[in-house]
Amino acid sequence: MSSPPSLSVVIPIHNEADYLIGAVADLYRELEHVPVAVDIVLVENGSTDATPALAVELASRHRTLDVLTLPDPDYGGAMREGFLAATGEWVVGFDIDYYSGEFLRTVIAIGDAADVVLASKRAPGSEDRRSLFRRIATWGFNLVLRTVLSSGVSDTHGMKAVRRDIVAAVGPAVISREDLFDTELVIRAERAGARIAEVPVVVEEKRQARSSLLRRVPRTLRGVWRIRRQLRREG
Ligand SMILES: Nc1nc2c(ncn2[C@@H]2O[C@H](COP(=O)(O)OP(=O)(O)O)[C@@H](O)[C@H]2O)c(=O)[nH]1
Ligand SMILES: [Mg+2]
Repeated sequence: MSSPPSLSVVIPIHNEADYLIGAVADLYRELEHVPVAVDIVLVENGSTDATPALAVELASRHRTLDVLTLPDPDYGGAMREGFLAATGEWVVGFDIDYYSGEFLRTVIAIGDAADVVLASKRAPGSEDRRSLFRRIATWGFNLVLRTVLSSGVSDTHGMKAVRRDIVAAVGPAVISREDLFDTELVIRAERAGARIAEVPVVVEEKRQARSSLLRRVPRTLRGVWRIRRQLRREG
């Protein structure tokens, strides 16, 4: 029997000084119940608080945790750096306030049956306990994915796992940064014929959302059109 796959968990972090240490300790507690080797890559950029120093301290404390630091604040840019640097057989994207050991166990259980595993807030059986406003935004984004990008995927904005060979094949071509790196990665994987499994999830915000939806929606729509234009150009 082949050995179980290793997982790399990529977590972008920005101005998380109040939250980082507790969240990483909590994540390590969850990892005790995940029966494979897991390493963590924190990708920090543009923080103006003590986050970079705290991240370096965490790396000195945990053999399985690495830190990458980039100059300018950019969620997608950080995800890109982390995903392309990850060495696990599966590369997993978490937020510092949205992660789950159960999701990792699900990825392991799916094993060879998929190349991409998405925790979808819109999958049958999911329970989205966020505010009505956020749920409507997710519904709208789902519509945009289907109509503008002709995707069959229902949610690209949550926890996800992508096989490293798929990341290596499609990741370098991704043009999106900010909110859309992982969306474009998933869409490119889908178009390349990757097998995508969507799993239900219970979403409860561990803390109040910090990003402004009003600012994010127009930025996201512009980004989606940019992806569509680019993919058409590539044929
Ligand atoms: N590296 C990096 N991480 C970011 C940036 N903005 C947000 N993050 C991280 O992205 C994740 C989600 O951010 P959060 O503020 O919780 O977003 P919200 O839940 O949509 O309000 C967290 O792990 C943040 O630390 C950024 O500019 N750079
Ligand atoms: Mg959050």
